[in-house]
Amino acid sequence: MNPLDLSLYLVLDPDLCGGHNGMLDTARLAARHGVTVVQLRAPKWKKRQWLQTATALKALLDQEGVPLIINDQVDIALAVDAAGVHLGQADLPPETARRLLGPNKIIGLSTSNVAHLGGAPLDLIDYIGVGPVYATTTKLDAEPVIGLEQFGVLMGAKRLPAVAIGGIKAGMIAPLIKAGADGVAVVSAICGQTDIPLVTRALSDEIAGARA
Ligand code: TZP
Repeated sequence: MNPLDLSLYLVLDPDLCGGHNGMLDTARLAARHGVTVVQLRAPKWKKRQWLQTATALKALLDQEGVPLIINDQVDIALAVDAAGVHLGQADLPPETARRLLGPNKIIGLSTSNVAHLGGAPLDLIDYIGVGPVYATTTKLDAEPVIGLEQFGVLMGAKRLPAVAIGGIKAGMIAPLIKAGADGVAVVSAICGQTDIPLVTRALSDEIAGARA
């Protein structure tokens, strides 16, 4: 399993990013201006669309030196030789994904509470996503908002690298890093923004500032 720099984790959403072309443009600009990992997340897509966009994203991100993570679709991750997958609690269990992916791919797992954290197999996954920390309209079926205080509790209990997710915008990052997050994952703070380089750099600078 490879180490992953979770610092600024962009989750691409086709609705917010403008479909295939919008996601490629967003990924390119964001990768050039501070994003350290990109996830493709498209719950409504069919396999052919997944394969087409994931293939193009992988080629583009390889050029930028940024790893691609595929949300949920283990077969697509294998087909395009992505860095790994991100699994939700209702997706394939980590045990099954690890068996299919082998030892060298990254596996991330969404967690939202102490029970999820306790159920995360430390020997099989590489990182956890924790949230939604704040209210979000990007994922309508998200778990209940946990808030900063509960996020801090989960950071105290975690045994794996963790990325905060959910409603995170510029100006909200320092407390998350100080609570123990290894990085922040964002969708709408980058996807659909008019000046992707500017917003990406601002988020990246904020993370560096919080760590200093
Ligand atoms: N998982 C938990 S919240 C969320 C996901 C995919 C959406 C986060 O989107 P945004 O726009 O950064 O609030």
